[in-house]
Amino acid sequence: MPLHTLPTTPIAGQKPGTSGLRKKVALFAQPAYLENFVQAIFNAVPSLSGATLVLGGDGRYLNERAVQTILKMAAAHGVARVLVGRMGLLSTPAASHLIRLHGAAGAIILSASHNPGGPDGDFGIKFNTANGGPAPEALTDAIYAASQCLSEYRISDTPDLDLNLLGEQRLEAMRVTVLDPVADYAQLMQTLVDFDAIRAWIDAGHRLRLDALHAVGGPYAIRLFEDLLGAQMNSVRNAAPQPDFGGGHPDPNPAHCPELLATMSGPGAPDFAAAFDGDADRNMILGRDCVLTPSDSLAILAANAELIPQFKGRLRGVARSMPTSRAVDVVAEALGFACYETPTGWKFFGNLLDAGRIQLCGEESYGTGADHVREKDGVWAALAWLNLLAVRKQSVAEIVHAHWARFGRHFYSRHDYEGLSVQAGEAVMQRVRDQLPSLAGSTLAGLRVRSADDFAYTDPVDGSVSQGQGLRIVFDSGERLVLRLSGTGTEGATLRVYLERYVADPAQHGQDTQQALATLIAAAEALGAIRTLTGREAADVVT
Ligand code: VG1
Ligand code: CO
Repeated sequence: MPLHTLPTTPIAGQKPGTSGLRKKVALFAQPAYLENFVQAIFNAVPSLSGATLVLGGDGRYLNERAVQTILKMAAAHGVARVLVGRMGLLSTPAASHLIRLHGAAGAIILSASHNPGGPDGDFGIKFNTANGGPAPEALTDAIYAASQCLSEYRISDTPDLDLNLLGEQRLEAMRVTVLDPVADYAQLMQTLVDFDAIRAWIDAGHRLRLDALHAVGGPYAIRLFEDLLGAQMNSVRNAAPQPDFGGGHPDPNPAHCPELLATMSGPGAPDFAAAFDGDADRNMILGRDCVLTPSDSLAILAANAELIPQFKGRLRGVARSMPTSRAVDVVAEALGFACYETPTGWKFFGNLLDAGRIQLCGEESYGTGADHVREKDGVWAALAWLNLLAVRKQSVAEIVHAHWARFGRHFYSRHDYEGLSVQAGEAVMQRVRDQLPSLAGSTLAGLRVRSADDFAYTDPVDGSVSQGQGLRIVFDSGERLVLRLSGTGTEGATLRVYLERYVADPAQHGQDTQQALATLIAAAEALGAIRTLTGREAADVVT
């Protein structure tokens, strides 16, 4: 049998972060870098042998080569069947759905998500388990441990498969099924939201704009919004996935999508817009002259869940990541469903979703999702919003303003300091951490601190504990400040400063966000000495 066992040695640093292993392409392209990590997955998950594996990625540079390598390694590990997206493409939510639909043992997903791609960009790989969700910490720790004690990897030396050819092929004894990456996902979407209502709304002359940012969301958006819902041709822009995402950041936020923001301003603008990230699990929602924060989007979906068929009569709980604004908490309190606060990263929602404790969840980082898959889902979020617009017969701005008038507004912003030295990032965190025990009762920039801690989470389903998940400072007057270091960056350290202020009075809801947060921004500076310790005058990315 042309199966090879090749000697290798451990490579330092193959530790998955917030969402898989993300590194520079230059590192991933080095001999055995990918093979070692994939071997570590097979070592840590022996149940893959004899089982079905889902495989695909966001189409970035190295995607197809990595898919061919992983197929040959899967064959060498006795995987019975691989379901792979045509040309090696699968969005993250579509991969999650395929695991669940086919009872697969897991998926290997190739993506660095919102990070730039191309030969000078980033590559990433993550493992999802049989429930469809990202591997929990215990498993990513086991994969990392396995990567650090490898002596060989196993791979077949058969020729590459033709990934353009839909249908069944063989690789050694293994079945390989090349699938249309969109078909099953599009089927699922039609069982969740009210397609008839959305079609009628579009037929009535409403216009959409979807921006796939040259990433994997393009084919999904074309099928759903143009083919199935009847949006005008060309409603989906930048729809062809490109290995370097057209040179941009495939990151749907106001800082990285200036053209979309311009398109959505003024009386002639479309009625609704959304953008998706590299692997199409993130979403940004916009209306005419209206950019939503993801935290508000989550809260508004929760408040209107009864209008979406998927949730009708069955929303029992919601969850948000800790830095996400508490807008959804207010809704949960008022409407009487449970609300959970988890650490950053979708893997922490999995148990709550599996246990049926929550049906809807989200993160401030443009991630929204529900219990139809175990990943955040960008295209689904846009469909859910269209469902609301079609049923409520109101504009995005009207729905948002009505929500604030009823529940109050949480002004919210995230300030990112990117590419800091690891030392500088740690210095800010350490300075704040050192002050935590003495902060309660003290005053920062005129704001009185109510409580301060380093967020630790005990999973209510399996009791697992995750420490050190971000520093949070809550103030008496309704503000909250959170600091943490990114776990997805590939260069130095990225400091994230999350700022939130609750204002009940509708007369004050029209303020500019950065102005509304000015005092809190000053408090963050007083606390973290960010300017002095990082040498930066201001954040690199403000969203
Ligand atoms: C960021 C976001 C986090 C998200 C993660 C993966 O992580 O803050 O909310 O779950 O990216 O999203 P970090 O550790 O850099 O803050 V994706 O769409 O990049 O997989
Ligand atoms: Co993503």
